[in-house]
Amino acid sequence: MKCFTHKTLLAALVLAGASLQMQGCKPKGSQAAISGDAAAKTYVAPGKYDEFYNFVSGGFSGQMSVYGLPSGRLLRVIPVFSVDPEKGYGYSEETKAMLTTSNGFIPWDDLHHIALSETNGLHDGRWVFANANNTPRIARVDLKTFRTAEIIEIPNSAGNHSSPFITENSEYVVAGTRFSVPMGEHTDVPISSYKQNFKGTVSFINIDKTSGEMNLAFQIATPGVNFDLARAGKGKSHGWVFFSCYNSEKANTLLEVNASQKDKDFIMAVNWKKAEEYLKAGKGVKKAVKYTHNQYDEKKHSATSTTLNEVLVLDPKDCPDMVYFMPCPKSPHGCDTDPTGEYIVGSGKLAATIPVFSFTKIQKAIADKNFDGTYDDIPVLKYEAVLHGEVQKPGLGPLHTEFDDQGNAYTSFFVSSEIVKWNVKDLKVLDRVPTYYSIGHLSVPGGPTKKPWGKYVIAYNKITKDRYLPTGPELSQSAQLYDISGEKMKLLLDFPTIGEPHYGEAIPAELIMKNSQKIYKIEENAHPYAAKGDNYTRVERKGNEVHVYMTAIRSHFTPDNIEGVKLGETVYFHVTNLEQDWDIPHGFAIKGANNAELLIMPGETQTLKWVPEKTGVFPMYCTDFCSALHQEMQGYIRVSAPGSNVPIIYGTGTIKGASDSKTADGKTK
Ligand code: RUQ
Ligand code: CUA
Repeated sequence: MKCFTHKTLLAALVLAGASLQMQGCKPKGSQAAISGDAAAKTYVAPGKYDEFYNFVSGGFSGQMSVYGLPSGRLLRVIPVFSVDPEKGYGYSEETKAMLTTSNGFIPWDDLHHIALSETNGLHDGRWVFANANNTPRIARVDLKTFRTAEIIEIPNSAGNHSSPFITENSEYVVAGTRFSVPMGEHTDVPISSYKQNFKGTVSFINIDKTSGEMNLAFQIATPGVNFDLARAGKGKSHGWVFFSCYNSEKANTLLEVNASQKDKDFIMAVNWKKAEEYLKAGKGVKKAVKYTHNQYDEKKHSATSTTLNEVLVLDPKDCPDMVYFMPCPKSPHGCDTDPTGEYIVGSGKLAATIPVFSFTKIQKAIADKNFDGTYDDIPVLKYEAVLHGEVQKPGLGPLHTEFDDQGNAYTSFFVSSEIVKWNVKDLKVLDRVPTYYSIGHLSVPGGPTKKPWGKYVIAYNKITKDRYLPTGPELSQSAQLYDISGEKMKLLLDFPTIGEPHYGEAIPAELIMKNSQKIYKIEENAHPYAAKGDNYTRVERKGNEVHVYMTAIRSHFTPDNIEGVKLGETVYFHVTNLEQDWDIPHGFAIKGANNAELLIMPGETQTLKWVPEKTGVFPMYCTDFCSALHQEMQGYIRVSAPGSNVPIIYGTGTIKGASDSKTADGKTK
């Protein structure tokens, strides 16, 4: 547990003076909640495909997982911010740079939110973005390969929670800092000087239209609040992003009490089109920072990490009409824009109503200067002036809202553990279903876009309790699938998830599967250590290093016998998988290697570093069952004493000496 605990939230609610009836953690009638045809609706027959991909946050596992819907079957875990021995991610020499940060190599993080790329406000199936919460970063996963293609660090940020949320043409993904912190030269200040010295930022990361490449375009300096979530405007509110924030009290201790004092916190509305004008006009101030930008090259099959030293910062004080605050009751968490872009739903997690703001009214209030003073010199719009209305008595602890294609909204309620359906225009509650238990985020396929597909809502829960067979002190994480095609929501399925399923997005399978890449073309392999055929395999000594240019094809390695390595040397196995068939990876493992094994896709080259710790003969083998003779796919490497005169010899079938070895172009040396 998770974003916050039941206990603290309840305590906070009590402290906040909420005199609402609390529902228990376990809603009644969990059996009755399952409709008769649920099994038929989620049954995907053997050999049949699911209708949707569901990309789900892996929470503190740092990874992203992919499920099929409606079956809830786990299809893949995509390593993003944590090392993954299954795929060698973060262990192979090629992927280590992906996890490099300004703080060095970080082998894990905490992934919260998912954002599918969009064109014209619709999912386009090209990329999926995700945030690292702890060491602020954003990753882009390429949906052709289901691999992390790029990770960019966010400077001037601490706790990258309000991230990544995407604009309707993937112009930007945004990232707001959860923690405000001292920034710049002098960060060694008393924590009690929070109000003077602590500041926040929101960052705009530009996405290249063709390549998807990320670039930190600019940041906006903000007051020292905590940013929580965000959504971009769309349609009529295109050009705006809305960030929820709490702790407008600027407390630095016991936030559960001290950040719950005020009746209202804020949603911060940012006009990024205006911000672009100010940037053009030279209003951006260059600030010295340090952050990394890591990219995976699909031809070289290798990642590089670049350190960047500068960011452009806009200060709202120099940029009037760019940032506004809208009061929002009681520590807003979710902040969601409806498909038309007219309505912005704030979810005060300690509030008893759901406020819905109108973009048209926001524009009018700005034009009329209908302000309620300022907050740190930023105009605060009058609550009543921008409010479309409030959903009355919706439930307890509203967190997040998604939308269907019929003008309805679905809000998750953590404390009362339910999903509530309501009409966006007239704000009437239409239906409610219990969740098992304590839902956090929820997702309707296409829910954040201009045209949701509807059909289902998925609940991502915080507590599992009695839903699955017990598995020791930690129980399975849990998601639930509900049918929303009728007037009443119907529970169809529970499915366990990997790590905490903070948020997920679902997209029709056909938008992705048609682009799915099957192999890497061997002729395009530009890895400097590739051996693009057995002729190119060799063993080379370079000072204290021994480089093995190795190939793998059903069912042998070349070379599979190697001698002449000396203790004290570092061995690099550069293994090229020569296969050009779909789904024929080879693995590579060597006894005593203290990092991981490799998993090499068809046409790809990956490198395992091995520092032998004693002399002797060490077996190596393929770890992925690739053929009937997979078990024969093995070999040996001999390590001799430092002063020995064992020559380098190697081969498969015929063993030869290094003097007959071939150069990269296949010629005999
Ligand atoms: S949050 S449960 Cu970490 Cu996305 Cu709302
Ligand atoms: Cu290659 Cu098993």
